[in-house]
Amino acid sequence: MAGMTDPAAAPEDLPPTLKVERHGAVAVLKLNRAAKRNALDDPTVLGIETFFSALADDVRAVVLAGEGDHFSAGLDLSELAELTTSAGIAHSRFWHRVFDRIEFGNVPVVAVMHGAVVGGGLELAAAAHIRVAERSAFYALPEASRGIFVGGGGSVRLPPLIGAARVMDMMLTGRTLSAEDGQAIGISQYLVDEGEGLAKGLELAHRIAGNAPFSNFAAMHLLPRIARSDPSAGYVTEALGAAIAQGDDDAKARLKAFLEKRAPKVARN
Ligand code: 1HE
Repeated sequence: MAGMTDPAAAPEDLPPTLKVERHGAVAVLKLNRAAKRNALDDPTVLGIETFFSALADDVRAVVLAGEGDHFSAGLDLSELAELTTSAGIAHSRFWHRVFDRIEFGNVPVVAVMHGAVVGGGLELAAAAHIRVAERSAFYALPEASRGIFVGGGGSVRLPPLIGAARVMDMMLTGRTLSAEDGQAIGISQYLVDEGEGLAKGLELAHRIAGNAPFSNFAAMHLLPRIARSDPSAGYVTEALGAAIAQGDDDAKARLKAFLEKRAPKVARN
């Protein structure tokens, strides 16, 4: 939750393969390794952890995007070639820790995807809370053709998003899905024209940043756990979340503003 964070990471704490911009209450984290199609090497993944572990208190939402023509070509394959089995387990668990930091961090994350969103790149995007796709985006899980398996949480996060049968198909056949396919099956929640992803991501992130921090916290931390729990535990957890939210001064002020006709109505599309 905002207000409970560690001191912000200074730019010098991050590797050159990451770039940070501030847009008011929104921080934009860009993968900045276009020459290698934003392949995720260890320093980059470690930098992602540093960034999400040390967000400034006044950052209320994050946009995650990629420089160049691709969001991310996934795991840096040159790093994997020499790993032993036990080092491979540690490497995968390292990715799990970092991507968990995104999914269950302090603020919601909007991923803006374009070009290749493959392997670990898709796993990274799956850890975000909202995904915006540009029309150039394409999705694949080429691990099997490289003789490996997903290791960045894809087998956990992708089935609830698009269904285990589709993930199985992507894993076994290595098929590529288009941006339109991805929108139809739920990889992305928004599909926009080329070059418009960042603007859309920022618009959404600013809207998210305007919510009560506890409401965002509850959506991020309660919803996925309730969705995975048995309904009776889910209802009780939801009731506790609802009560905590409404007890907050922020909620009271927002409700009063609506009742006094000072707050916007829900807009028709
Ligand atoms: C890389 C990587 C990479 C590119 N690791 N270096 N991911 C993959 O299997 C995808 C592999 N990449 C590709 O299929 C293609 O590069 C793309 C379709 C993404 C882009 O094609 P293109 O023609 O624009 O670029 P390119 O010429 O293939 O690559 C440009 C450079 O980036 C080149 O290096 P260069 O020194 O010869 O210029 C490539 O070697 C390099 N490059 N992708 C390392 N992935 C935790 S488990 C997760 C498991 C996975 O993620 S497996 C999926 C891995």
